[in-house]
Amino acid sequence: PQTIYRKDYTPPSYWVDTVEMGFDLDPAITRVATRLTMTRNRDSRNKSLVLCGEALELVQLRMNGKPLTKRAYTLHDGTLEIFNAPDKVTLEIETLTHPDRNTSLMGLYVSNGNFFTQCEAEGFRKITYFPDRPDVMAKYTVMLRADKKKYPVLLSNGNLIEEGDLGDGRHYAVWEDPFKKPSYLFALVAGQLVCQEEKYTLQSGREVLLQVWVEEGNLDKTQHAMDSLKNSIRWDEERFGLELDLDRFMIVAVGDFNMGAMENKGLNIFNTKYVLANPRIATDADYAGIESVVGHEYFHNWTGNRVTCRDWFQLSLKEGLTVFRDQEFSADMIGTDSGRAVKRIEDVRVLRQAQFPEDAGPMAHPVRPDSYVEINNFYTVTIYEKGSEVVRMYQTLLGRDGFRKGMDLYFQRHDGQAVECDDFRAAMADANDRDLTQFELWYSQAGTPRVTVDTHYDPVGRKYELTLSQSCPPTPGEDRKLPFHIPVKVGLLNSHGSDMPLHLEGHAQAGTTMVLELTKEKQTFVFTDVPEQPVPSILRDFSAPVILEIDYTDVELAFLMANDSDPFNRWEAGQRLAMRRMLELTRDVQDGHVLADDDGDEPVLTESFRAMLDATALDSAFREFALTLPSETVIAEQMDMVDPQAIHTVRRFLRRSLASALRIDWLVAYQSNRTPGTYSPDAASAGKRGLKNLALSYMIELDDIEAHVLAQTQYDNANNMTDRLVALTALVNSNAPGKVAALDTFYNEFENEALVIDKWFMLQATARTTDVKAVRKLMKHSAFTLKNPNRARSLLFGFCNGNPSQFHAVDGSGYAFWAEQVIALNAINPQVAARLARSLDRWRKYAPVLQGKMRAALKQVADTKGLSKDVLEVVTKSLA
Ligand code: B3K
Ligand code: ZN
Repeated sequence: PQTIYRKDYTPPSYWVDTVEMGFDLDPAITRVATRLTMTRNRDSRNKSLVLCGEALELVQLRMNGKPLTKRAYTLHDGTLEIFNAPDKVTLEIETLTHPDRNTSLMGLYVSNGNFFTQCEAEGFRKITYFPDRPDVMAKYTVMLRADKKKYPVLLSNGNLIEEGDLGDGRHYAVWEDPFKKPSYLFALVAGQLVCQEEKYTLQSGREVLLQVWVEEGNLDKTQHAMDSLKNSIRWDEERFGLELDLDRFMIVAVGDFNMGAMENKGLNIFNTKYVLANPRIATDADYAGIESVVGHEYFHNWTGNRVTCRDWFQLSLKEGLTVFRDQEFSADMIGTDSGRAVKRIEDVRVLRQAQFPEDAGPMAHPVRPDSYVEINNFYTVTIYEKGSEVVRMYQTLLGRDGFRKGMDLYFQRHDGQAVECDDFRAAMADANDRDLTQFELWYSQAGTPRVTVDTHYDPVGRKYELTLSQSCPPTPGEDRKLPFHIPVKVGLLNSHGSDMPLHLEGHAQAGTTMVLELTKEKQTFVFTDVPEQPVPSILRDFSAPVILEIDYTDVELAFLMANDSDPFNRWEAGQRLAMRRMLELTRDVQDGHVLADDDGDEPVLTESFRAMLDATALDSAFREFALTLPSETVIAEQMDMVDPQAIHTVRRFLRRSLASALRIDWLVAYQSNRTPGTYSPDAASAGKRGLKNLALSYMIELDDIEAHVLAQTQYDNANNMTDRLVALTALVNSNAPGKVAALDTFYNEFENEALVIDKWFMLQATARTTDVKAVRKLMKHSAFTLKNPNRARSLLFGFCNGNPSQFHAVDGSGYAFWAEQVIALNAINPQVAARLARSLDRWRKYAPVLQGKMRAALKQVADTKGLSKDVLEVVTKSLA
């Protein structure tokens, strides 16, 4: 397949001014009539008019009122090219599509009898012929026609301007979107849906209509999404001065969806997972996820829709920025400083768990990629989460007010345009009169930089030297890297654990935390008036997406964990301490050592954990995070040669040691963090549940009667899904007598709640004892289907990504299974298949025996006939 390069960008030969569409919706054959008015782009004389189309049957094509003869155009490889078109063109196109056969869930498709669309990135071309690229922005008017009984609700972007009956049992609705938009933001929904609606008054006094549409029977699960939407609207007004520009804003939930949600103008379409919630079916994490995704899609209305991307290489322009905005929104919704810190830790955990491995693997790419084969493969943690870190660094460098000035200038300059990442950087630089030239390297170079710290204290001169060096490993296609512009937030602790006032040589005093700007390969920063040897706290608040290498002693780490005023680094110190211990033990296990009880005698770690557990003045949520060991995936990234079974054994062993050494403390934490009374998903209550449930998960490691009873009792008495699910997980991962019965009662109770059945599959997919055989058996369950992305993700991704020690079984059975499922999914839904294909990204990091089997599985997939370019790109790059 063809590789598309950023350097080849050329503007379109024609602009589209208006789009009128008429849909005759029918699941088997939907007829789409499109009228486009187009104007030649003055920069492209003599070029032909180019439209994209995929899986379409072309019925009619007319230009300026006359049918186009077969000689006036060519149609191949998804491209319709019209020669010698005049400067002003009205094109009329009639096409047919087959929504009920569309299992890719791109373009127009059917889910549970209703119609939905997904057009980003290149799905609009599956609906009609069109210059389907984000720099072509047009005004849309859409008429939907369908059977009134089967499809009583007809929705599209913008405002409803007309509706009525057609006489033959059919009806119609006409929607007009007052704003110009790229085709990827087009949407329609038709079917049997009901909505919760509210009128909402904006700060300006203007009243808007908000709606959350769901299938009948789900109206008891929409309140949280509605509340989140109202909070998002208010937050964007307050924090960025951005107002909702439409009179009507709709969210629609759909059960079959490739990703989380989609920001179509005025008509956001959401995976049910990010809409439906009530205490019976949703966990605290689900509630938080809904708030952040509702926020994310809403915030796209300005960052993405009003100002969009020139081309798909600029994807992070809207995604990185919008993730940053949703992260800040969620943090502000918690409201407390410690809550903000916990949110920050959570976000960094995601970055380390998923983005760092991506950046070190065969699919590594810059935040602004230079090439792609299939753009859908580039909706990655790098574009989203690293992109958000890049945006966050502007705020760290320029301050909150400086960042706001940059945002204001960005909208002032680019409202209504399709622009590049460089335009955003220029707005930030110009609004603050700063030179951000070097900062561009964050967009153009892939890979996670490493920052190494060296220190020197001179007691006589009372000077403290901090030397920071940076380097970045090679990534595919980029052997050598130039130094990045890295904001490094630092503080210095005195021996009492308090922050010292900072005097950086040549600078005015700057409080107790300051941002150092590392721009060279190596730089020394000298602090004066330093009365004693400090303990440095570097990269506070995780001020840059880098790997920080610093030699602390265990005692220093324990000291930071107990004292650092920066909650992020306080957490980080505990993670380093635990990581160090786990890596030591893993080496022991690999050397053939059998872990015995006294290997768990680790006074510094145990006592730090005890202190944290007993530090009841700290937020429960913070303590939960501080007491959670780094995940198996994160440990694996620290090893030169990954041994999944050894990692699993060691992590479990350490958890058991901590469970037994701190048994009483866990029990006290468990008892004192109960949340009796009516369930509320607010951050404080969720934090308490989190710590209580972490305590349960430690105690169940002991697998004794007391722990079994605790888990079973919690399972039986829970009044919310969070407690229910954690208790069930504990039972399933123990030898508790009630575990099989609990799995059954859970299934029976929630049989009709698809999102809960997803959890039921997921928890079994990730259970310790679940091997390939068990997964195959689960696939035969009547509730399993590969066609529904949520279900496929629960079981297959749950196993392949969330159960490393079983997936990497030494006999290679996990890989054979993986290959089978990638191939099966490829035929149904290439996007989902390509995601699963990423599970073997890091194959070169494993022992030679495993490597060989992984390579064989990758080759098996690569050699399969009829592979989508989505999957082909992933496996080809993996094998390269
Ligand atoms: N913009 C969409 C993602 C579309 C993915 C297409 N494969 C959701 C979001 O980021 O908000
Ligand atoms: Zn987004």
